[in-house]
Amino acid sequence: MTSIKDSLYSQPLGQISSFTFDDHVANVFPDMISRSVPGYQTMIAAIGLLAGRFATPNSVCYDLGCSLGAASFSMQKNIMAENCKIIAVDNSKAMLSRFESILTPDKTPIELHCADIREIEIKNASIVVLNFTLQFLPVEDREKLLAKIYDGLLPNGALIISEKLAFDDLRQHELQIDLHHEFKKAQGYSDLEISQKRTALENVLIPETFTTHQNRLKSVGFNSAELWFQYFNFASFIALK
Ligand code: GEK
Repeated sequence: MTSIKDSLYSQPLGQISSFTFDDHVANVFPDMISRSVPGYQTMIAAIGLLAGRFATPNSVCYDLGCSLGAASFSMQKNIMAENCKIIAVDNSKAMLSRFESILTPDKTPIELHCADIREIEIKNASIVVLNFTLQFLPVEDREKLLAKIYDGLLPNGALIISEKLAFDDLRQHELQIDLHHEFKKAQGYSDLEISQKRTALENVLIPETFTTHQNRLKSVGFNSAELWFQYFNFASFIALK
């Protein structure tokens, strides 16, 4: 996908409004996410491999909080099982209209739904992907969504969750945030851009510790939940039904 450079926070903003997934963000999203999330492309590629392994014939693969569809396209490329479909859901019209414009017919079709992931039905799922989406839900809504995903997964199905992490130990927490900011600087973001974006994301993106995620996944029924990738405070884990 062609990508416009993200410079949304490059000029001093008098008042910094809370971050939303509007047209401005959707326009620069591929550049924004790949320069902000360490390991993003690696995770997208691996989601494809995981879908290749977990997608079973006649099942549904879900991409929840799909944005412009990077995870959906990676799954589509790798799914060999017959008669699968991908259901991609996002509540940002700006994201979905751009995603729709780049869809092409394929053996494994992608169906787009503009909806809140808390409201949709999940059924007959072999794999569900939450790639940096759960962190945007109010903390109190997360367990209910995960329980719904667990119920909608077929036996032996998998949930892939990628999240920005928090750490219990304050020194570790601050170190990881600092390392992330160094990563962003190395990607060409200025101190001003980093600090204004951080303010915009406050109370919008709420990270939790890996242990919190793991305990909650087990409490809704998953057999196991383990990390398969981590780069500073960004991680991805696989939960198995
Ligand atoms: C990727 N997965 O490129 N219902 C539906 N969508 C939501 C909700 C909700 N309640 N809350 C947030 N979103 C993508 C990247 S971005 C991550 C995911 C990021 C959507 C929101 O509109 C946005 O498109 C996406 O979740 C989060 O692999 O920007 O850090």
